[in-house]
Amino acid sequence: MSTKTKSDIDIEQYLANKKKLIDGHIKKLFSSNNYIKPERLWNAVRYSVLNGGKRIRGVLCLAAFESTNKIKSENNLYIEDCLTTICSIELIHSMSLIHDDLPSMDNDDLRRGKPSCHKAFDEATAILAGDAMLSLAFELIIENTNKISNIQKLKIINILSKAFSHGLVPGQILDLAYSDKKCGLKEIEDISKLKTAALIKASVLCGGIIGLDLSSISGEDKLHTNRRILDSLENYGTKIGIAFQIIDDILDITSDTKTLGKTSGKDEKQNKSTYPLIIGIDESKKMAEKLINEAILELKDLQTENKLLSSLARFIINRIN
Ligand code: GRG
Repeated sequence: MSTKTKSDIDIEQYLANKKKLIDGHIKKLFSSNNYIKPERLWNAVRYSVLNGGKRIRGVLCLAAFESTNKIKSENNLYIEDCLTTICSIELIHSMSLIHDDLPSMDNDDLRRGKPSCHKAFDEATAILAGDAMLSLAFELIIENTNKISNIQKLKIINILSKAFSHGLVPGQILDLAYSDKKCGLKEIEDISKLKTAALIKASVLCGGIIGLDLSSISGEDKLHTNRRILDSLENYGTKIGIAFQIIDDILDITSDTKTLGKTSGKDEKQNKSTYPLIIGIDESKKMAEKLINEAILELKDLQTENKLLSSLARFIINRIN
């Protein structure tokens, strides 16, 4: 018998439904005539962005939108406002995975259970596919014809571009600099915050930017209220982002290549410093749980629905891949 009460959220079902919606949207986008020639380029893009993936960043964006927006609908129409931004977030994420797998970076032949992009195609195609995906992400936001205002678009572009100029890229360069070298917890946390948490935080913030601007909060408190909600979302995003990386590091040790869809046990082989390799699996789990609890506390003043974001935070530490 199910132990769920009526008000509990079945987060796995929510994730599965939203993943289907996001996958469908991306598939539709890439079925357009704009993405046919040169075939090799767009095939590599399609291969990389439509090859599975949990869509956790896209779902977080959607959940932050739903949690900050008062307009609810029985059908999925209202989600259209978010889907282009989500598609851009997933393009950025997928391109970062393509570049991360390159021989000059993490050098991994397997991604999402299939050969990495540079293995399925070649290195030059993988680099160029990543480049196209990154610029396409911004093109899509700018050309979005839904209810998103120009101010919202600028804010979203600002958040996402900062996520990689001041997040993923510096995070990756530090990660590479520390490979094969022992480093301490402080350095590991700095790298996780940049390399992983920056895009997770940005995804949550983008959902908030869209949701708040379309919601019915009005009056002179609006700016102040919105700022406070965005600050809470930002802190929530950073904390769950670091926890996500800790769990990623634990799964690298405890799971297998088939379940993960990427080569397991690589961190130890590459002599990398990760949370579990420095402080052990149990201490790392405790650290992730503490971060998730702190992230959920950040939501308490939101004055909006936060069950969804709390459940997603909990999912992050319970995930198996
Ligand atoms: C973005 C311009 C730009 C450059 C990229 C290569 C690079 C610079 C950054 C690497 C960032 C990176 C790969 C971080 C790891 C984050 C991480 C834990 C990814 C795995 O995410 P999941 O589990 O993957 O959500 P799926 O496959 O489910 O989408």
